[in-house]
Formats: sequence, C-alpha cells, structure tokens
Amino acid sequence: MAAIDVTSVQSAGLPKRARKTDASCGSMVHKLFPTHNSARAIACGIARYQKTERVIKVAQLPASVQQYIDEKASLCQPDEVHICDGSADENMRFMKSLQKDGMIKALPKYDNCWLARTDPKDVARVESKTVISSEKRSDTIPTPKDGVEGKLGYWMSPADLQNAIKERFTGCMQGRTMYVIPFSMGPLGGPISKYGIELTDSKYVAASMRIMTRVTPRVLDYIDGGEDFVKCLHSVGAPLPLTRELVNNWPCDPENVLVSHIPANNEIMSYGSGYGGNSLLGKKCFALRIGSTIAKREGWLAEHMLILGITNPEGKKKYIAAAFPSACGKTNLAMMQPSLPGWKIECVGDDIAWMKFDGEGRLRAINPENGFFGVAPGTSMKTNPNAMKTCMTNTVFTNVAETSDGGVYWEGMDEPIPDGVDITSWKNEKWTPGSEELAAHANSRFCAPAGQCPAMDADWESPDGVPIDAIIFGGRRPQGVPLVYEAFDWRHGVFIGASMRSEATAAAEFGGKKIMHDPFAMRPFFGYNFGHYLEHWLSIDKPGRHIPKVFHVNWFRKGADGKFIWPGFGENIRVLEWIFGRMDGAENAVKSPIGLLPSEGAINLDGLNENVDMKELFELPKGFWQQETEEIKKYFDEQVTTDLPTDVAQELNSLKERVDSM
Ligand code: GTP
Ligand code: SPV
Ligand code: MN
Repeated sequence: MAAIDVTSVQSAGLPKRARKTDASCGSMVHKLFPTHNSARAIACGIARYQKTERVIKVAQLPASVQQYIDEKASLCQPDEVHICDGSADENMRFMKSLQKDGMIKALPKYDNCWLARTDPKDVARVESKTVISSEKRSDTIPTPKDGVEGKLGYWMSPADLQNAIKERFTGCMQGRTMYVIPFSMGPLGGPISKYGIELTDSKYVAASMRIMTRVTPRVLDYIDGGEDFVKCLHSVGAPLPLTRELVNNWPCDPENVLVSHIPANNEIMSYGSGYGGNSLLGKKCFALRIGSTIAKREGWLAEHMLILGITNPEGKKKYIAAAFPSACGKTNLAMMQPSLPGWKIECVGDDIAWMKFDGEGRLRAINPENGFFGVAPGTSMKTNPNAMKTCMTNTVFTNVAETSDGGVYWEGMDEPIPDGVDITSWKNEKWTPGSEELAAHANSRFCAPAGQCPAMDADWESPDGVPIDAIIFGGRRPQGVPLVYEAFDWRHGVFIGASMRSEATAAAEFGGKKIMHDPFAMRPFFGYNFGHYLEHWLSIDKPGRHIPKVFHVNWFRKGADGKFIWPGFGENIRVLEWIFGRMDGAENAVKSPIGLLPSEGAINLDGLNENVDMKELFELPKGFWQQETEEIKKYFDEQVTTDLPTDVAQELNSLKERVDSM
C-alpha cells in the first residue's frame, strides 16, 4: 500500500514547517468529524492526509450541505450519493474502479501514475460555453458598442439559465453515483482560504480534485461552524443506460457543454465536459470567476497568477506574482531552475493567487490550490526539471502519449525513445516520430500534488500568505514587445494589465496563432464587469500600503528566422535578476515611450551559451507601437465603452502621445 499512498508521500516530502496548515489549530472544535487519532499534530493539518476510508452519511452533514445535496440529487437523480473523505484508500478504490471502466490506465514505469484519454471532443476549456448569470447584464460584462459582439465574457439571464439547467441536469446522473467532495481552497482554516462542496458524477473528477484541492471532511466542520461554502455542481452528462456511444470510455456531452456561474449565490453548475477547468470546479470556476466577485466585495484580489519566491546570491528574498495567459509559461516560471549561479527560485503556486492587504499594508498572497494541472508538451528535464520530478509519482496524465514500457511521452519531452519501445498517441493510435499527427494533444496535462515539487517554498502553505513585492504581466508576443519593461507607477501598471494581448493557445477552443486581447490574463475568468474590475485594481493604491512594482515580460519574441530570440526557461532568471534589482532600488533603468527599460548592460548575460541579439529583443518599432495603441483603443472603445475608467483612458492617451513623438 505504501507505494500507492499519495498522501503519505506528500506529507513525508514536505519540510516540517510547510506541513502545519490548519490555522485554526486549537481554536476550532472538531465536532462533526473528530480525527481518529486525537494527537494534536494530526488535528493540525495532517488529518487531510488520512489513509483509511470512513463511511460518512448525509445525515451527519451540516444542514446547509444536506439541503444542497437534496436539491441537486432530486434534479440529477443519481442512484447513490457518496461523501468523499479524501483518504488514500478511497482514492485507490476510485482509481481501481476507473481502471476497470477503461477510463484510465496504470503507468507501471512510474509510481502510482495513471493515464486518461478523453473523447477527442473534450480536450480543453470551452470559453464560448462559459457563462455568468446575474440579474443585470452590465454586472457581468461591459456593454459593447452597438453592433459589436462582447468578448469580455458571456452573460445569461437567470431565467434562461434556469431553463438551460433544467434541460441539461434533469436526470443527468441516473444510474451513476453522485460524489460529494468537501474541499478547501487554501490551507484549512486560513484567513484567506475558502470552502467548497463539489457534487460530481465523475470519479476522475473526484480523484483529480483530491490532487488539486484539499479534500477533507474537516471542511464540513468549518461549514457547521458558520463558514460559507461555494456550491459546485458538475455532471459529465451521460446518464445510464447510455444513449450515445462512448469514445475512449470517456463520458461527456460535448454538444451541450455549459459552464455556468451565479455569483450572487456563490454557485457553479457545469455540464457536459469532464476536462480540466470545466470540471475541476475549484480552479477557474471557483478560484477565479466566483473568487473575483467575492474578492471585489471583500476588497481583495483573485488573479490568474503564479507566485514565486526569489532569493539572490546574498540571501535576500522577495516574492513575485505573475499573470500570463493560459499556456504562456506560468508553471515554468514558478518552478524554474535558474541558470545564474547563487540565485534560487521557489514555488508558492503556478496558476492562481488570492491576494489581500494585511494590517501593515503588505499585499499577501496564497496559492488556493494544492496541485498542478500543468501543460505536458514542452516540459522536459532541460526546460522544467522540477515539473518532471513532480509528475513521476501520484500523477494523473490526460491526453499525453504512452510508451510500450508503461511510460508517458509528449512533444518536447526531449528524451530518446529506446529501441523496441513503441508509442501510442493520445488518440490511441500507433505513433512514429516524424509523424504529421501530434503524439500528445497540445493541451495534454499532468495533474500532480504540489507538495511533491522539489522547488516548493517553505511557506507555500502559510495560511497568511507571502508578501508580494512585484507583479509581472506577460504574454506570447512574436513581434514588437520587448523582453521586459517596468510600469512608471501603479496606474500605468493597471493600464499595462488592461492592454495585455497574447497569441492564442491550445488551452481553449481557439485555433491558429491569432493575437488576442487578454487583459490581466483574465479574459476567460472575469466573474464580473471588466470595467468594474479595473476600478477595483485602481482603488488598490491607497496611502499606507506597500504597493508592488509592475512589470511586463515577453519570452516569445521571434526573429526574422521565425525562431524565439530569447532562450527562455532557466535563462529567464536574468530578467528576474533585473526585476529584483528594481524592487531593491537599483538605478539601472531608462525611460522609453512604453515604460522603463533596462539600461545598457543591466541584463546580466554572463555565461549565456548562445548569442542573443539584445538590440532586436528590445527594439521598439514606431509603426508597431502605433498600431498596438490603435488596437488597444479599438478594444476599449468597442468592448469596454462607458465602463472604462478615466484613469485608464488617460494612460492610453499618454501612451499614444509618447509613441507618436518617438
Ligand atoms: P496554464 O496551465 O494553461 O495556465 O499554462 P501556463 O501559463 O502555466 O504555461 P506553462 O508554464 O505550462 O507553459 C506553456 C508552454 O509554454 C509549454 O509548452 C512550455 O514549454 C512553454 N514555455 C514556458 N516558458 C517558456 C519560455 O520561457 N520560453 C519558451 N520558448 N517557451 C516557454
Ligand atoms: C488554463 O487554461 O489556464 C489552465 C488549464 O490552467 S484549465 O484548468 O483547464 O483551466
Ligand atoms: Mn492557468
């Protein structure tokens, strides 16, 4: 059993300090679910690492949770209800049963790793089928210009949503079990943490939620003690007996996918997809869409950001949060192995940051998640050794390719395929190197416990979070956008976030390499009107607060040969070194029309193996920036219209003037 006990591996692998997660220790009465072992150490957080399965009955749950289950069970009509306890035994039972159903395969080359192949119609988030419902449309999205389609989210009226829900969810769990998953986003009991209950008919989701969030019945104690919870309902939309043929044994209803949110009720209802952000509802649905609405109400920030700790060779440490759109390098930066000697990067989180000012006016951030749902292609021992080490145990892979010796494979893994080893693609077809087809889907992922990552920060589970000194925005910009620049001040920084653009990636349904607007890397994740979100960001800058510096980076500029100019990955430390210096008061920047650029020689190139054309990397072509400014203006005029804060409009005008006089 030891080999398959995810939880004991997790806790054993963590430094002692990082294991103490339950901030409530000593203050909360564990009424409903006393831990078997009354030892204080166990009550203080290791309880979620319990091994043995317990039978929990609905009647034992807090009344509000019972009521929620009753309501949804009568709608979805499952055959059974199972309350998850998050134990290792329960998880293994789920994995074995998934294996029996043919939904996952064991990967004997590694320790407790599994492979799922989805229906090829269910491979990514579906933004066009993701809606927010509120009484007033303008609470959810800015009113676009007449005749223009709004692209800052999709609104649905409460009445339309009710109909859509009824149509989809009535009887959708017939013949299946409804799993009740009590989970915590953030360390249990922490002041920034929040709780959720996900009801799902997918064991794959239940198993993945256990990796991505903190699943434990202790959450029910907090709810019983008066804490609120976010209601998360999920169904793959394939009641039994099936009316549609299964593909890869992956139940889903791709034609009728609907990922819906009701911020007023803290409620999420997702139908038809079993994949990633559509089904692991703690992630984008809760931590970002619902989270951003709660954050706005309560005066904090819920953002699509990694959090990293950076220590310089003198031992001085700072924390940075960074927002890049999906599949633009957050996971890689968060656990990067720096190429410069003496520097250390430690990971707090790779995708989502919840940030709140403390009593001293410091912005403090937690990673509400407990695992990584990372992009597989491009991950290698060279580019991201820490991710490779993280996902070789207790990991669920989805849509990667499989080797005949029981391992995984994907584009950019950069490992030779041994003689006699065959590869089966994500589509379950024989695959040979050089084939036109992809071995792994471009959005194939590993789902692995964060605690296993060798680069985790000692404070990654600190309930109070880590202090943030800088915020970085970035995207995939093949042209015109320099490697790094700094905002003049907070207001300019908010403008830079608002005007972010990036090349489309495989993380959602968009094809091609189109440059899309993706303000704050949040376009698919805003829970409320982007104009109001901007007001909220502007309001952050209050006297008495330590306001982070803001930067913009671009690892993805391409030269005339179509290749990336900057080597990226571990070499990105050279950029972080400059940013670190700027946070520390170094005077090594020069003014440019778009922001502050590193002064000549300020980016350390010592020991860089390749010749990088720094001039090309930092060039600011006037024509490009005039066009860029026009694009941003058009976007604001058409999409944000009257909701655009004056401060942001003024920043745009100033940029335009500076660019025109270049
Ligand atoms: P989500 O999980 O979708 O939010 O993505 P993410 O922002 O965490 O992106 P991730 O770090 O997984 O990287 C996505 C892809 O970009 C992978 O294929 C990486 O190999 C590649 N990538 C990441 N960092 C760099 C870099 O510095 N340079 C280059 N050229 N590619 C990079
Ligand atoms: C993203 O798309 O930004 C992801 C993957 O992190 S998903 O969980 O599918 O949203
Ligand atoms: Mn993401």
